[in-house]
Amino acid sequence: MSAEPTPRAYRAGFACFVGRPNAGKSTLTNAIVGQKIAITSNKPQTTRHIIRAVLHRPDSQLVLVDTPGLHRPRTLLGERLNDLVRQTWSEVDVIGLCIPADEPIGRGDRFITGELAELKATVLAVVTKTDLVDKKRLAEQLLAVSELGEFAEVVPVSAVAGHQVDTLVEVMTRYLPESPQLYPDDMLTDDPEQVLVAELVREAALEGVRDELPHSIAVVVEEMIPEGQLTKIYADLYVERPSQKAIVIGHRGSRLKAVGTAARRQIEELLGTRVYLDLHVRVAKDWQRDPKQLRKLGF
Ligand SMILES: Nc1nc2c(ncn2[C@@H]2O[C@H](COP(=O)(O)OP(=O)(O)OP(=O)(O)O)[C@@H](O)[C@H]2O)c(=O)[nH]1
Ligand SMILES: [Mg+2]
Repeated sequence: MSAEPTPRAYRAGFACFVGRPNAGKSTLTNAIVGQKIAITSNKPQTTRHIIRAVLHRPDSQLVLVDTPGLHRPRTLLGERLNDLVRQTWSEVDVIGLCIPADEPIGRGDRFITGELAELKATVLAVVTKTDLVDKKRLAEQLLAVSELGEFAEVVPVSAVAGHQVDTLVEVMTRYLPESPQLYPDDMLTDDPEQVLVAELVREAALEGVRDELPHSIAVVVEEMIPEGQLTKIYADLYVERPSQKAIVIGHRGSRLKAVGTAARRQIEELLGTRVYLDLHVRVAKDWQRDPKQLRKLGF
């Protein structure tokens, strides 16, 4: 018999956050891995690509899969996104249902909760954006959420204030299976750089556009050429109509220039090199509804 304490078993597995658009899923994913991997915005349906971010700790590896918000689809793109979300749900070990602290629980939340009950994954409820409400309101929301369904735990967090993020990680890790390491030590994400770069351009382009335009924007990186301390990047920004093209470009190109500057700064941080960014705006007519165009744009 050995007197040594048994070491904690190594745990590794997949988790995702789900919830309606704008609930704070991507912001939380970034806060947990401590680096900007998923883009975020105040527009609903910002996330379109499944992003995997890996949090390495001495005795665990938590792989977070960032998914789009589940919504009532109005386009073929919307249907594709919902399919991606459902597929992810069936593959992960832990699901965190995100419900903002500052908004009443709605039909959408009830609908999602019902669907999650059918899955094998452990389901936690995560009350997000706690920095936006006072203690009383938070207590009421925690109670309302615990009455919404059967959750393994209910965890309040603020990704922006960095409050309770570590606790959430602890709780999620507890429900991961015992497993050997899934990804190499230094791997933060398995997404190709081109995808991350395209997303950073899209995030910059979303800033300040209104109404339907955010949904109409897609970005494809055509080429990335490393030249010593400089990376040359050629990217196409797609919109659905000529009128949108004019808005994105702005008066004498002023908006496009601002988008390029903002995106370049983020990309330089990501790649750790200087960046030359060449942006072109193109019209792909009604691409959200066109299967052929969707394929070309990577959906
Ligand atoms: N005050 C506050 N705002 C937050 C917090 N988390 C997210 N937000 C804001 O909420 C908005 C939506 O955040 P996202 O992370 O993009 O939301 P999402 O759930 O990924 O949205 P979709 O990808 O569209 O489904 C952004 O404007 C965030 O800055 C938080 O903890 N506190
Ligand atoms: Mg998102």
